[in-house]
Amino acid sequence: MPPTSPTKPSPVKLYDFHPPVEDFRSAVLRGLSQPQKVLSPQFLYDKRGSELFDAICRLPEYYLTRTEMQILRDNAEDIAATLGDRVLVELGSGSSQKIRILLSAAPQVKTYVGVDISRQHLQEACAALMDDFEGLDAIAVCADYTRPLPIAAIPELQNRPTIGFFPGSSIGNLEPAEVIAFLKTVAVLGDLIVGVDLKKSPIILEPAYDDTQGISAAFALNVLVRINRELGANFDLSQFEYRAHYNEKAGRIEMAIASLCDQTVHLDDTKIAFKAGETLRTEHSYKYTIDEFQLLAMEAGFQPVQVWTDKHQLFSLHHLKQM
Ligand code: AVI
Repeated sequence: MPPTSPTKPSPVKLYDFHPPVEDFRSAVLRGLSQPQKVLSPQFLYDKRGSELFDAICRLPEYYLTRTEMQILRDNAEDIAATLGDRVLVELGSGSSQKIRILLSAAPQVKTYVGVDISRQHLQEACAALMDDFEGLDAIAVCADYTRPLPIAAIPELQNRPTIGFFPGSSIGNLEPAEVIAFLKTVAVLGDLIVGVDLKKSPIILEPAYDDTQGISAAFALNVLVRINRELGANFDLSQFEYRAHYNEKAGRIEMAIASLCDQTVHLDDTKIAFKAGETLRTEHSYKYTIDEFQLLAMEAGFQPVQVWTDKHQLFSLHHLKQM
């Protein structure tokens, strides 16, 4: 029987640097064998995880996305002028909603490169951008953006001025020391426009990460579903629960999955023991003051030149220049 072809071939050029499944298996086994069990947040974004994250972004409690979008809308002309006609490289592009605001204000931008670990989601988003923005070349790079970008393998990024766009406060999911290393890595892209969530009351912060509809919980627990499916483990989801707490001293939301009983989970030949109440850390989400973030950026060799924010100072968008 001939293979069934997809309904519409994607016109998007894809550069695929997705890490092999073996990386996922060894990273999971390594993370689950530490005294504080931990999983890298990047593993949350399989297809279902990306859909759930999009749902989080629409939650009334999750102010980050709509506030950043409003900042982009309110300052679109100013930001478009900053972009000039450089190749716009979006790191962790997800469903690329924010870039639409910028592209609408910056018709001089002719090349967009979306970098994301979630291949299908990324390709669909780039295809939609090509459909909606005439004359725009949208290129998909499936990669872990925290690792050095293999620029030499992406002709569109060579010998052309580029600017990085890193919205959503994903930088807050890195530890502060990792932020400096990350900024040094992405310095190859030239200037950077980066979204950073600001410090505020736990009364606003905690519901943003533990909503009444349970979407944040489903998003975190989905990583166990993924490990069961892709690595053949046997996590029983009814025996785990999601928790999120703002650690004011550390300035971060701490997200974890807690075991509801003493139990043993199997992954290959490895037995992973959980005590009742023991946690598996899924994410940290750091919050900064504007000054704190600018200091980190300067440590990484950037010059903060401009900050855009909203009237309630919930969120900030920074233009960092190469020094
Ligand atoms: C992607 N990142 C910025 C989100 C955040 O706010 O830290 C991830 C997230 N996890 C649960 N809710 C949102």
